[in-house]
Amino acid sequence: MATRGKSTGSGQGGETHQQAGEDVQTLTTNQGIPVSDNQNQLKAGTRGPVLLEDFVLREKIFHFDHERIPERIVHARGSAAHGFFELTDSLSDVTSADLFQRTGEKTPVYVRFSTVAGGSGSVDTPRDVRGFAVKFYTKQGNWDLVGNNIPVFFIQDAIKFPDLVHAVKMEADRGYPQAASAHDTFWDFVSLVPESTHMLMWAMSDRTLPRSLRHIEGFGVHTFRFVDAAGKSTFVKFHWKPKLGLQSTIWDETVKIAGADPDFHRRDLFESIDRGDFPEWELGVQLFDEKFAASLPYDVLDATKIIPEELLPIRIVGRLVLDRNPDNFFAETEQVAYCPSNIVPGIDFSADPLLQGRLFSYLDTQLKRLGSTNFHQIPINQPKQCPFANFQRDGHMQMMVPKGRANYEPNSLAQAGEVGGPRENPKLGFTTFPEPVEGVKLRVRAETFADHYSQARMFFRSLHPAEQAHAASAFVFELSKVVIDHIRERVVSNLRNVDESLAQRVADGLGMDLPPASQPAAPVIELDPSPALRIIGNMKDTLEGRVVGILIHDGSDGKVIDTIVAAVKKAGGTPKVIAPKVGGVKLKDGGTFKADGQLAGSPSVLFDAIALVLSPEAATALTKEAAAVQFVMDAFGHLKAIGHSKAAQPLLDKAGVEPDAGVVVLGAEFIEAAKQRYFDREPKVRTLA
Ligand code: HDE
Repeated sequence: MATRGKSTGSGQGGETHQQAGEDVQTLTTNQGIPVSDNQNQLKAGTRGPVLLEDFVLREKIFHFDHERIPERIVHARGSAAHGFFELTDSLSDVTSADLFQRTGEKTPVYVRFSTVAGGSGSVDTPRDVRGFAVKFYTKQGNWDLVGNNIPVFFIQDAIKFPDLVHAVKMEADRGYPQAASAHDTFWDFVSLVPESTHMLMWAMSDRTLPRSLRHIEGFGVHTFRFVDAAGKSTFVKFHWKPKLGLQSTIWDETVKIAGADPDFHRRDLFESIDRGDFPEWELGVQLFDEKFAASLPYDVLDATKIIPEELLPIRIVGRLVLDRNPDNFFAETEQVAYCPSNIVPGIDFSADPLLQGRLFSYLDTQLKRLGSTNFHQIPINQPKQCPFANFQRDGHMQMMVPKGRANYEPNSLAQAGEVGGPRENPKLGFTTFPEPVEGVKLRVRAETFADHYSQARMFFRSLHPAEQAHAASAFVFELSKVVIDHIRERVVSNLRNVDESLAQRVADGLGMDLPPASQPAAPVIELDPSPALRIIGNMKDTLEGRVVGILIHDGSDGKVIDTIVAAVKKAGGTPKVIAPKVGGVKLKDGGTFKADGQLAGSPSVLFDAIALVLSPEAATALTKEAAAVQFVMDAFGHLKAIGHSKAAQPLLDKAGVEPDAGVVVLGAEFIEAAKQRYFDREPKVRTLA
């Protein structure tokens, strides 16, 4: 027998469903019509066909069928948060931009981080560049600083962008690989475009394997201008410096994280904000004039070049704090529309040909994705501190209801007592810096853009030897996935212009002879190394932002667990207790301890250091448990600190752990040890190029 509103036996729509009552809001259609039954379609008879007039069903399914919008062609996978920018050093000496005037003043922001190549459902940890896009809701309108975690780019001219993106994304016929540059078409393209070499060095370095989004730097990449109240222009490059310092993962670890937690970075961002551990960066600027720019052996309009901070120091002017998670992923993170052309008075563009192309591109992409020229009316995109006012009207999904007849300007309706509408304001309005420009129309690349290798060399030679080995091994890994021989050879030919030893290491790693060097377009020059470009040396000795995995089992000592948990928390870290069963273990003293995670589902790649609090019996039993052996083996292989009770030795032995500075008996020493990684250990655990 059928019942109305409550199905029989299936559980669907059963008695447990909450019914609207005094304090529960009534479910309605989009037209506000109350819905009496959200479990069953309208049918002709209990087992009969469904009736077309079921507008409740039709509206619900119609809306669902259209829930997806086109994902971003690049940077589709992203995570974001609300926060604020606080000025700590006034920039009124160089810019009239309102947000940079008064120290202590906060400007609301929405920041979206992303990977570049993968689709929106791809994993968080491929080897890839990270987007770092900041929307400042200033009192003078929205300013979008749409940058990356790498200060240079693959190409110098926007006209090559579609080729670059086609080459890196999944191959056109087979639809794979997803979110990976390790394939023929990417390396074919970049090997034919030597201007990509500097960026390739960064991409193959550990910069593209960040431990978390809280551990990345950000860069505006292009040269911009500041303009002061008197109209004087100063060139500026923007930098974000993470409070937690830099931290990367090991390639093998990254690969395993992708399986263990595809949302590794998204989860970390969300959870850290949720528990009040707010991600933070400093904003720094490099300021310079035309004369300084002219003194450099490269062009500041060329986005494949940096200005080393040793040469031009970074002035720290503020801090960015992310303190609120989005309420709704789609409404905010998916619909946020960044445009490098969103700029405020006091800031201006440079003639960087890559930036110029971007100014054009992003509006188009927003129209395609969001479907309407009115995308600026979506709450996340609206200017928050200064409502917009103009005579643009109508269009798809118009949300505003403008009053009166004034939809044109000039008008004299105000004189007739009607609303006349807003007017231009030469004093407060945005004015473009009057840079003198002249020239003939040409499709050329400036001669000053011709040096593609000197900074690539500088970058490689600035790295710590362990990072150099990682980069060389990354080239070997990626090129080993390339099946066309001549592509591999061309890459190595180009690398010979960067560094002969690097080229040799990559050739050896690939098992090929060193090919002749390619002919550089301009002579390669020796630039001073820049230690600021290293990760090792720019990591912070802290447990903040780090997670310690504590493995326990039946018979573990509860007091030891409590002590470690407390010590990790005191040092600013996050403890996670792992046990064979999530329900927990029976402690030595007969009590119980609930776990945060199950061993098989919580491999050590998810943690920065591990502690083993095991009884002799448990340690022996776990030597026969692959997940436990792997837990320890990977922590050792990924150069992490291992703290252990003496009784845990059989498990350490089974996992091949050899004594070193990072393998310590549990105690205060472990908390110190857990703050870093042990790069000296690496030659013991793997062969690098
Ligand atoms: Fe982008 N880029 N880009 N890009 N880009 C997009 O805009 C484009 C470039 C960057 O979290 C798209 O809204 C062109 C450099 C970030 O929503 C699109 C060129 C840098 C994001 C687009 C570049 C970036 C984008 C796709 C060459 C670092 C994600 C979706 C001239 C400075 C923003 C979208 C977010 C997104 C075009 C080069 C950073 C297609 C044509 C260089 C962080 O408009």
